[in-house]
Amino acid sequence: MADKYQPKPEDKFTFGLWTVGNMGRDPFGEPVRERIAPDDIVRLLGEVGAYGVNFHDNDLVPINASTPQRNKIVKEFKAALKETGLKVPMATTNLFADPAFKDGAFTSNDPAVRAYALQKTIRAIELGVECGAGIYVFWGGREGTESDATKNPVEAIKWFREAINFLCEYVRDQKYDLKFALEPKPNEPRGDIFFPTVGSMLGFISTLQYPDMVGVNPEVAHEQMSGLNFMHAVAQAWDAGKLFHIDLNDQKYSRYDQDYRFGAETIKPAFYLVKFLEDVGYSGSRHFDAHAYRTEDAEGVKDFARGCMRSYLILKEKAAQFNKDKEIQALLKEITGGTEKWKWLGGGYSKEKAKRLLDEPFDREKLGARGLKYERLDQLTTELLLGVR
Ligand code: GCO
Ligand code: MN
Ligand code: MN
Repeated sequence: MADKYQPKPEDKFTFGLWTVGNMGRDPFGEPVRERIAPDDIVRLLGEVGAYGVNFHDNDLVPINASTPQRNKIVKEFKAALKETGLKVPMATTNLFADPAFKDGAFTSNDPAVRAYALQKTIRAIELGVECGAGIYVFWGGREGTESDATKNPVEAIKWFREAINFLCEYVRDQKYDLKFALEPKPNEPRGDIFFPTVGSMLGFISTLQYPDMVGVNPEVAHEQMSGLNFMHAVAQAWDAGKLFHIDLNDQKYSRYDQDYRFGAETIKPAFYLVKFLEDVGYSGSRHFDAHAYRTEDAEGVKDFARGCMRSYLILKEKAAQFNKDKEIQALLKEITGGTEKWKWLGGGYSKEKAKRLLDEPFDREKLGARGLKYERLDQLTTELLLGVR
């Protein structure tokens, strides 16, 4: 029997080379898994049913590779893409691993480092475009401080803006069909990272020279590290027309970036997120930026990757069930009732409306006394998720 949770290309599930290729190194321990060559990662992803593979420049081409080495690696990678049919929807730059970036890349206090970061990004954009990427992600892992004695945040924001503006101009100049997606994170690896949340990134984007080219890449774990509601952040990005990409994973709230399998920990928020993405018709990649537990071997990595996609598809099915559930829908209708009566107030201000509004009698006590039945609605949702509806 066909598995109804088998991923299909139209699900747009993608993984980074660095996710399934994660060797399980952490600050306290050495790698627990063998390195897998990029072309073999592509095959692994093909086997588990992913649509695409994304990469940082140095996941694919080591930072010290010679040009012939680079060309050989890229050739083998492209051959694996062809063999498996996998796409490269997104690419990005590693601006955090090399010691040169210990004080940041675009916001390093050292202008030579800032210039090098720009050069490295241009080269990485070339590589991404060569492999077919349409989205280019910027995650500023080192763009921050430990001590605020060391850096002026207003200067840092200006430097970051200058870099993004420069790169937008470069892409326009080359006539590439490429959009940028900025990925916020509150901290880790820096003590504090600039633009810590989706909201702050959205604010920054409106100050850019080509704001239409730039959106966000929100990550579940990053908002949850700050104790925030991820779905609300995604909704704001969507409302602004800025949801260019999304990083799905999971974690226990308010901790370091645990990068758990999607749906591993916070099932209910994951459900509302999937429901949101499906209801609004988000058509971009569903990118899993996570990795297998350090306890896993190569087989466990496949379990991890399959688990991410399977949980997404199960939650998608639950979202459809929620939308069809008569009792739930009746409650929702009741909650949002009265729309007709107040329709006249919508659609903007007018003198007449203001006058009519000021003349309107309100029964404040009645408004406050009404029970909203949210307990019932939430319990029905819980039961639906627990599989007893
Ligand atoms: C992290 C980030 C990264 C980025 C990646 C792509 O916390 O390490 O989420 O995984 O998403 O560098 O830009
Ligand atoms: Mn992350
Ligand atoms: Mn990420």
